[in-house]
Amino acid sequence: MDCIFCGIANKSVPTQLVHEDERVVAFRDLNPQAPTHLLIIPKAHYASIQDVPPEDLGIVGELVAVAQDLARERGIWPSGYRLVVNTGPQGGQTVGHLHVHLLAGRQMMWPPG
Ligand code: DGP
Repeated sequence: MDCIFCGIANKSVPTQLVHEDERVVAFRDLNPQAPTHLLIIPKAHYASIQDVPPEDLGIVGELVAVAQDLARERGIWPSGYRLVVNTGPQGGQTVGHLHVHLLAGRQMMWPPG
């Protein structure tokens, strides 16, 4: 399987990680949409959040826990931030490996468009 985010997670694609634990890594988005724009991903390959089986839905909580930690460490809480999980073609997903965007450092608009 040729997955760029699997490559980042298994270090075959050199990328500076801002977080790593047994099951999760985080790194800067290549095309930042905010002063802070991080991607938080499971090391395991799930094509999207829709593809996470019921028995591993705990991984979604682990991704959110890493987002909480990064927000605390980087002082972007309590100012605030946005977590985004684009899912599927109409959801705007372009990389087929589950990832949570953590965006911060500017006022977020709603609706997102
Ligand atoms: P999405 O549209 O939700 O699938 O977002 C995918 C994001 O991944 C997009 O904002 C750009 C980012 N991205 C794509 N390829 C790479 C890469 O090789 N390295 C990094 N750091 N980010 C990437």
